[in-house]
Amino acid sequence: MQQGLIVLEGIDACGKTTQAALLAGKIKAAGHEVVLTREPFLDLPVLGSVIAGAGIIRDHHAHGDTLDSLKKYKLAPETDAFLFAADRSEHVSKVIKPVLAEGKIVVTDRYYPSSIAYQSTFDGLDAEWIRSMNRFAPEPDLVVFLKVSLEEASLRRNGSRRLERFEKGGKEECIQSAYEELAKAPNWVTIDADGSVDDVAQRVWDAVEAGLKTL
Ligand code: ATM
Repeated sequence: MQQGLIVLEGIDACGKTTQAALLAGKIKAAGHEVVLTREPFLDLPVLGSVIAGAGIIRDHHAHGDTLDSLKKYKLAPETDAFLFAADRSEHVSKVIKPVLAEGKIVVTDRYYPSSIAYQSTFDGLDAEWIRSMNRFAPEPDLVVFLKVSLEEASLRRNGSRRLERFEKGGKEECIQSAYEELAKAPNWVTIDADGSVDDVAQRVWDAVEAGLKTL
């Protein structure tokens, strides 16, 4: 690990928010200074009407496209990708770069791989185009892909292992496949995210701990 940028990625209900917090706690307990952060980053319409979309996008992706607020915007797929990238540029300049420059570790719950996995799948955008528009974002030292089975994700979301129509052979599976493809890169590690919170946390820690020693 050279700079200390650690990213957690995965489909909805893979447990990344919980695991990111647990990982940050373990990193701190191991004696490092760490900042836990997330994307989408902005909650406020800081950049005016354009970035106002970041909050809308968060709702849009979390709850589907039933929101009246979203319908009125009818965002083009490229706009989605630009908004996430604009949100990220704020994240990079306000948090990621300054924190790394202070020699601290950054743990972020989602980062530019989310744009590749989601916007190429949801919106059919070219993955290479998304990657190149995100070149401003420093490359992570380590991306932890929490690979949860679709059945387990469904159980966590709906209280049942029965897959909803949209999950079976649908977008969710495509997003998972996009992550599997990305996870072939040398700075990625795939973690089995089925099982108890503590078991998964231990797997994540095992993957991260050795790298921390080289900082
Ligand atoms: P969380 O589930 O981590 O809160 O993220 C909100 C949504 O934003 C998530 N949707 N789901 N499920 C993924 C989506 N998202 C993108 O589509 N592209 C991005 O670049 C980012 C950072 C998030």
